[in-house]
Amino acid sequence: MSENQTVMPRALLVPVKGILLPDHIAKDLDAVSAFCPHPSDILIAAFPKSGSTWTAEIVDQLLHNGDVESCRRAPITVRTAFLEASNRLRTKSGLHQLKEMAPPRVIKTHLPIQMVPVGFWEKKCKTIYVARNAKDTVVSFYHFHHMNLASPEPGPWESFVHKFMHGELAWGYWHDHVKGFWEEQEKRDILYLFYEDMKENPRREVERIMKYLDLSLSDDDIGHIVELTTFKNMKENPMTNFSFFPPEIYNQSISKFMRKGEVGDWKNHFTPEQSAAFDEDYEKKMKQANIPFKTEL
Ligand code: PPS
Repeated sequence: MSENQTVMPRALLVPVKGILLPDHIAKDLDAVSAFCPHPSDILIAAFPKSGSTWTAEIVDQLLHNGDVESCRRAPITVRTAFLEASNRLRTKSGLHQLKEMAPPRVIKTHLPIQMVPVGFWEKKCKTIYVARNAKDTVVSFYHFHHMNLASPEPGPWESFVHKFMHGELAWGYWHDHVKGFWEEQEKRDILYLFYEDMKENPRREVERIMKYLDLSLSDDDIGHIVELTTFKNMKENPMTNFSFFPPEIYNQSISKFMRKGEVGDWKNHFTPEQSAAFDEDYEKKMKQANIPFKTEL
């Protein structure tokens, strides 16, 4: 960061209907709730750090037949809109950006299912949810809080994990987030993806997304998309690696946005005691849900 760049104050978290949200997002939530999508809009929902950028890139590429040029036409944050984004971190809020985009728009949200604008269900918009195992999510979120200088102060790792377990981080409990969409997936025709499945067999998951979106691409085009959306290629692509984002907000000398992209990095962060306590708490909150998360491949 150069000396004349101002330091962005870190966000505070405020409760909205029982969910903690960054203050600059909470203040406009009524307008977000009233958003009226077009039936052709595609919603990508996820708890933070679960692979929403990856999924958004795949969807945008599917809509453009894996054409390299069209997918490099603009940063991923311009090609796809972040619904509840405020204009504090971006030049335009998500709602402002959406007004300037033509359907079908790819719209990302971190909102839990009960806060998703009802218009998405009324218009029967295609909705893709991507979930990532809790331990890798909290690790990724921790590093993100360090590099995103506008996010709330992360504090030490130990207390960050504690906050994650108790729904005290932005967007609330991970547990309720993943369960909320899981329980509604059939009723609302949601495609429920797992980050770990995408790592394990990206082609299979790209094809699932393609079919869900009622698209039909050639085997070659699908192959291109799988290749262009590998972690390595998205990390090198200036339109997906957030090098376009202001460094006074995302300081990538602290940690890259495209940081590691692995399943099982939690093993490098959790002590055996932390892992055991986390598992015990997880069991209590997740037992009934029976969601097949993988914490290693
Ligand atoms: S955000 O800020 O909430 O929108 O973050 P999100 O995009 O949902 O998740 C970021 C994590 O996803 C990883 N990522 C990928 N992993 C594998 N392959 C590809 N192509 C890919 N693209 C993004 C990214 O590196 C973050 O995870 P970590 O574990 O921090 O590396």
